[in-house]
Amino acid sequence: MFSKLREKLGSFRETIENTISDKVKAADSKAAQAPEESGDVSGAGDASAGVKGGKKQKKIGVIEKAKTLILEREIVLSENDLEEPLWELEMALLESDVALPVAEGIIDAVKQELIGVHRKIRADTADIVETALRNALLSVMTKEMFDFDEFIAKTPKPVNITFIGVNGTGKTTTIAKVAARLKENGYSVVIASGDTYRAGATEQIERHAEKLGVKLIKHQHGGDPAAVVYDAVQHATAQHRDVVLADTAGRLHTNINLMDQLKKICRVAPPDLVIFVDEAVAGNDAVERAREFNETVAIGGNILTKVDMDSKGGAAISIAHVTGKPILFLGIGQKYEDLVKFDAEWYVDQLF
Ligand SMILES: Nc1nc2c(ncn2[C@@H]2O[C@H](COP(=O)(O)OP(=O)(O)O)[C@@H](O)[C@H]2O)c(=O)[nH]1
Ligand SMILES: [Mg+2]
Repeated sequence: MFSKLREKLGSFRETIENTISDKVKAADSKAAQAPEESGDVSGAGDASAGVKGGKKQKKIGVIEKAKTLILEREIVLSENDLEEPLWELEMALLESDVALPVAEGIIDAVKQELIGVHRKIRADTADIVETALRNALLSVMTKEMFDFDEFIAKTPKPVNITFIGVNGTGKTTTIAKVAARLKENGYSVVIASGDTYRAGATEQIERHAEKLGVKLIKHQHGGDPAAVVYDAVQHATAQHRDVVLADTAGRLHTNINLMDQLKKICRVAPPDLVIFVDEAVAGNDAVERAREFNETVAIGGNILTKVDMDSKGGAAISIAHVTGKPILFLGIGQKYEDLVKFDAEWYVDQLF
């Protein structure tokens, strides 16, 4: 998971750590050359050395001071020190499919943290660069969060959730995973087979519904998906079911007819939540598609699938920032349990 991005962040960290250590060495050798001149090293502030006057005492004072100075050496990174590594970091982020405004946000945050207003860095502070990177990533990822479980708990039943996205990204599989998770949490679930377009789509979700012991509402192939979702909500209301998960056919945002159909579904059976599903491996394309779908129907949250196959990691960093809506879950495999609640800290932990 995210191996390439992890490598690139690691190389930035190494470069800056080398810069810090070079600066410390340079400062130390300067101090060693003229310890008495600096006044600081000879213990000017140490009144007891002067009063007692003992030579031995003074010597110990010098050694101890020098020790603390090495330990507590503070250096300042300049704009100049960071210019090239930051440029390389920005390129690395872009290559990892982090969207441009998001990459710029990360660079600014790292710069702010490492340079600041002449920020002093203690040479013995471990992982200063890692901390700066982590904070920068978190700052662009945790804009708008909402808790899926809380949302389900407090929304009047049945909660109607519609899943949208392009073909093959994992909508149907994700619906089955979410259904399994909801069942585990004690909710009753109805699935609406709203992909009436693709041959075999209903059979695919029917198998999941049977395995999970969940009611499936379906119409014949080629039927109106809005009518299927409407029926599912009617059924759930009559039977006091908690949640309706509506599958829809994969569609490209450029297909006006299919996008109009999506609007119709949302008009006929207004969802409480629209979840955009896309695959992390699609990188910037996924982020771009999220933006475009969001213009047709208001997305409430995102799910990124196939994160287990994603070496770049950029989509997960960008998608919430670009849509203004959080990532709710990540799909990390093909089994029902391969759905993890999104947590920016968990995500960032994978990168170090
Ligand atoms: N490795 C991996 N494969 C996934 C994941 N989610 C879905 N898939 C696979 O992606 C393929 C397409 O999934 P499907 O649910 O049919 O996509 P849909 O067309 O959007 O409904 C299937 O082979 C799934 O098993 C995931 O998180 N990880
Ligand atoms: Mg499907």
